Amino acid sequence: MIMDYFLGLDCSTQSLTGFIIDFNKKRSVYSYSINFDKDLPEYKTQNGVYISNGGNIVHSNPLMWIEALDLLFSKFVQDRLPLENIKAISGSAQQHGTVYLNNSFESILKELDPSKTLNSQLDRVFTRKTSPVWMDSSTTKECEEIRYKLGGMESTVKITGSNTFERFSGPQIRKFFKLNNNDYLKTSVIHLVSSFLSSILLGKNSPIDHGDGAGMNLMNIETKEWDQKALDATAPDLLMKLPPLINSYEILGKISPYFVEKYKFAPDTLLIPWSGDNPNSLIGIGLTTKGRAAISLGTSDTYFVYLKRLNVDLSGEGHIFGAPTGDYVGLVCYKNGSLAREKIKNCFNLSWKDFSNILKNTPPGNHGKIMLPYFFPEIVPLVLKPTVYRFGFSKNDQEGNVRAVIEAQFLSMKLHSKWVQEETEEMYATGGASSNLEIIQVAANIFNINIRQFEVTESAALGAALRSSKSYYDSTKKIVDWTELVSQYLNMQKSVVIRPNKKYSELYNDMLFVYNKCESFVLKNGEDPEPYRKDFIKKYFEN
Ligand code: ADP
Ligand code: XUL
Repeated sequence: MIMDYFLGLDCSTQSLTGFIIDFNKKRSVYSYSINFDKDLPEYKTQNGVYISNGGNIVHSNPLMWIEALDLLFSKFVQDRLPLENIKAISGSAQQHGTVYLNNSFESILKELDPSKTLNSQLDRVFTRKTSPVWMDSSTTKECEEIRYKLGGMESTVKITGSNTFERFSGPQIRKFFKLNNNDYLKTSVIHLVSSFLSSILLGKNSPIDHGDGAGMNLMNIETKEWDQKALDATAPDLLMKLPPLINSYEILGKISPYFVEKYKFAPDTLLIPWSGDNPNSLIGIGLTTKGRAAISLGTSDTYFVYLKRLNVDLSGEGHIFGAPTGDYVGLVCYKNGSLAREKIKNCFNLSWKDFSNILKNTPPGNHGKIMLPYFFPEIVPLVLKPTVYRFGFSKNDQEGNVRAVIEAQFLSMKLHSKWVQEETEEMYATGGASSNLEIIQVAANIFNINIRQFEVTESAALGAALRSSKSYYDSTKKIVDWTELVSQYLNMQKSVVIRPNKKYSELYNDMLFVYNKCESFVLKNGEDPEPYRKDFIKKYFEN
C-alpha cells in the first residue's frame, strides 16, 4: 500500500502544531500541538510571549521554538508515526517576528549532533536573546523614519505592499540597529520566524518566501526582490544580513541528517519554504480563486482574501502579501482578537459555553451598547495606548460586555476591510475561536453573508502540509492543480454554514454607522456620537 504522507508545522503565537496528511486518502491522519506556556513552562511566557513596557514591547524566545520542535518530533516517535513515509515538509509561522544570529549559526547547523538537543547546541548563536514578534508596537519612531525616506505613506505602500507598521520586521530591525548597535554589527543573518525554523530543518540558512517577505517593509511587492531603497532606509549593510527571497512553492533541499538520525525521517524528505500563518491559511481554507474571503480568529484576528492581481490599500490600513500560489493575499490584522475576548471571559469568570450562551440570549444591537475594544494596542485603527471605551454601559455589565466585544470586533473588521472586499458569496472561518458558532453567527449577521466553518481549525498547519504535497508532486512531474487539491481535502471535512439572519441586516448597517462615529470621536476628534447612538436605540429598542 502506498503511503504518501506530508507534514505541515505551524509555529504560531501560542503553540507549535504538527499536522500530517495522507495524500492518497485525502485526509488528515495526525495532529498534535505543543502549547508554549503549558508544555515549556521554564520559558515563563504568557500566551507564548513576554509583554513589557505597558504592553508595547512584545517578544518571544527563539530557543523555546526550537525546543518545541524537538519535543514535537519526540512525540511523533512516541506515537509511533511512520515518519519514513513523509515525502515532504513545509511550515507556517506567526508573521513579522525576527531572529538575530551570529556567524556560527550555519556552521553549528551543519554539524548538529543527534545525541544532543537542538537548544543545547544552538544556545550560542543568537545576537539578540529574544525576538520581537507581531504583537510589538514599540517602533513608531522607526516607522516614521522609514516612511519619510521612502517618500511618504502612499509611496511606501506602493513599494512594499503596506505602510510601515510597528510590528513589521524592517522597523524592528531599525530599532535594533539604533539601540543595540554593537549587537547589530555582530549579527550575520536576520531571519523571520518562518525562515529560521526552515533553516533548522534544512541544516543551513533557508531563504525567505514571498508570502512572509512581504511583511517586512523590505521586499518590493512588484519585483518580489529586496528593495535597495527600503533596505537603505532601514539599516546599513542590511542586504548582507538577509537571506535570499524565494517562491513559496520551490524546493529548498533535503532534511538535515540530524532529523534523519534522531527521528528516522527518510533522508530524501523534501523541504519546501515556510511561509506566514496567513498565507498558509489561505491554502488550508481553500482560497485559491477570486471572490473568496476568510476570517481567522486566532491570537490575532485577520480578514483576508485571495487576489489574482496586486491591489494595494492606499489608505494604508491593509497589507498585500505574496500568496503561496504565486499570486497575492490582501489582509487586515487586529491585535485585539482572542486575547481581548479572553479578557472579558476571564473578568466575569465565564467558560466559553457561558460566553456563547450570553451571545445566544442577548439581542443583536446590544441595546445600543458599543465598545471600542482596545485592551491591547491596536493595529487597525492605530491605537498605541490601550484603553477600552464603553458607550452606554459600564465595566460591570456582564451581558453587555460579552456582546459588545464581539460586535465591536466584527463591526471594526467590516469597516476597515472595505478596501479589500471583493464580491464574495461565502466567507470561511478558521482559528481557535472559529469553533464557537455563536461568535460566527454574530460575524455572519454583521457581514450579512454565509460563513462556512470547517472541522479542522488548524488551517495554517493544514495549508503547509498541502503546500508541501503540491511541490513534491510537481517535482515528480505529476502536476497537481491548486484548486483541485484544496477542494479534495475540504470536501472530506465536516463543515457547517452559518447563515445571516436577514432580519438584522438594516440594524447592523445602522450600527456600523454609529460605531464609526464612536471611533472617529475617540481617535480623530470627530463629532459627538451620542445623538446617533440615541437614534439607534430609539429605532430598534424603544417600541
Ligand atoms: P494561534 O494560532 O494564534 O496561536 P489559535 O488559532 O490556536 O491561536 O487560537 C487560540 C485561541 O482560541 C485561544 O487564545 C482562545 O481564546 C481561542 N478559543 C479556543 N476555544 C474557543 C471557544 N470555544 N470560543 C472562543 N474562543 C476560543
Ligand atoms: C499578520 C499578523 C498576525 C500574525 C500572527 O499580519 O501580524 O496575524 O501573523 O498570527
